[in-house]
Amino acid sequence: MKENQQSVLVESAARFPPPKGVKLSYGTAGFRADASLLESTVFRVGILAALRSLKTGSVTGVMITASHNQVSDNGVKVADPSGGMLTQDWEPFADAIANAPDPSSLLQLIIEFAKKEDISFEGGRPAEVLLGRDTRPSGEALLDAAKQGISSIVGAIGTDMGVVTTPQLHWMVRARNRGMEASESSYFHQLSSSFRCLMDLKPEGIRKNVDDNTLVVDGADGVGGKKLDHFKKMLTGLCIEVRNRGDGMLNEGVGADYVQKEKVSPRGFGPADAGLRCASLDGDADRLVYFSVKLNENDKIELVDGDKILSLFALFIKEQLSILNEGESKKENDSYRAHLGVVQTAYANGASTDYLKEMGLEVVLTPTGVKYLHEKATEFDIGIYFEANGHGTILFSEAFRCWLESTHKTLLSTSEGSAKQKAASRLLAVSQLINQAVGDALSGLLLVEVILQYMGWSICRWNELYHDLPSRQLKVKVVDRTAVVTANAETVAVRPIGIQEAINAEIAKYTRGRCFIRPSGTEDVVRVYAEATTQDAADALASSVAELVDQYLGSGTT
Ligand code: G16
Repeated sequence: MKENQQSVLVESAARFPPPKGVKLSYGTAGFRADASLLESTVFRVGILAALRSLKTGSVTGVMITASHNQVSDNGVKVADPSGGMLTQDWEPFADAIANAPDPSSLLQLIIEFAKKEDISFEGGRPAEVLLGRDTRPSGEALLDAAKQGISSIVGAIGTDMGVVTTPQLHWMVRARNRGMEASESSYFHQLSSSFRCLMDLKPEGIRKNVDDNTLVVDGADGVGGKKLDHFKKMLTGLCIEVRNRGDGMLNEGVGADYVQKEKVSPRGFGPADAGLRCASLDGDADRLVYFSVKLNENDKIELVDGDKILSLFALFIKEQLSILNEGESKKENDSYRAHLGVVQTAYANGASTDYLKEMGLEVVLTPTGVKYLHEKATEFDIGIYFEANGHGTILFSEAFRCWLESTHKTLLSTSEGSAKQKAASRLLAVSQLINQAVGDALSGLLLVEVILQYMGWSICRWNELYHDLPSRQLKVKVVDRTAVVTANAETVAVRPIGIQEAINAEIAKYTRGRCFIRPSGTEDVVRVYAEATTQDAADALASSVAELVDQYLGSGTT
């Protein structure tokens, strides 16, 4: 880095001093904290995204959002050139620069890292970073800090995509790097045209949807509700009513995180909605859960979570693959046995994992965090990943997509209108509809809707796929959540010493009891998940383990 480049960086960094006495760390999905603490971190993440762009010669992305967190928090997620989350190899560098005490130590870290990564500041393609933010009031100032971070790398360009959902920003980064148009209208166009294609391929006659066509969506008072309200006008064959479009408080008694964890209806939904098919998005629209309000039971709901969305997707994909492969088993070269796999976390309801295995699917567990699930899912030809909280998508490998495209072409010329040709068309349309970069509530919602229509299923029929084991999640506020260290995809706590044995003793008291603890990577809490054969048992197990967490780590349940 030349001297003038160094001084630009140091001068800019001096405008964003880090908050005193605060150590921020790159968590489950980037940095997240009270918005007032984040300007310097976001400025530095702007630098990191520009460096990543220089390193890869591709466009990267920065999204200002704290997703499901309360409105006073904010955060920053980084999109890699693939559109996925920042490569995990760079997370230690993100931690280091976020906590560098002053501009000169920041510069030193950058120079050393650039040397190690062989990043050149001269000659090559200038860095380019796409920026987006959700609707939080703190978003504009933080986006400006990110822009200044980007332009402190001489020649780097930050392109502001405005208020967007997180998956839109990730989709745009992926699109730009594939030479496609990266705009909101191209995103909506791709989703609506692939949705229409799937709707046109619904079987006629026998299968008739028993719900009416109306879907009622809780927009979490965030960016997703606003976008969906606009986008719904481009959709035919589906009537969407969006509530909580941004007039109320973001994530306060609304949104996918609230609905999934509390298992109650969000604000603005009530007994009059009993029986309707409802869905809830989270604050930045990368999570989706469905629910129906129970009749005469106040705010109680039947929750249809990420595990059930995954099961529905798996069922549909498996059916299309078997149609495509029918009668092909003995031929050697022209049939492609797609390797279909599913990825879950320890939060997946035990009944869902049993169901998926009974379907003959390969099920893999990873730690919490889309970055882990996404990576695992890329190992399959078709990898479906979902967290129970509604974050997930379906990934198609390049090799499988190429095969599918050429098979589809052949089928169009040899047997247009055949069951096989339609199955190939459906799979291709799914790969266009479902976001290949990251979990996306809007594209996920359209795929759920089209599959329900294809199957002729109501939300109740879908929910009957299997019966969830009763479960309970709690948060425990502790002095230092990093004192909890886990192993085996977070199913075992190896620190503090002795706590796992104490948890095991509690689990042993319950039939089909299962329980684990882990430090959250987005909130300052330890999470407790418990499952058992009755709700009372799951509640009791979760409470007794929350007490153990309190005893071992100090402080009290929130
Ligand atoms: C993020 C991650 C998800 C994770 C969630 C909760 O979601 O992308 O993979 O499940 O945080 O993480 P934790 O339990 O560590 O707090 P979002 O939607 O909040 O960005």
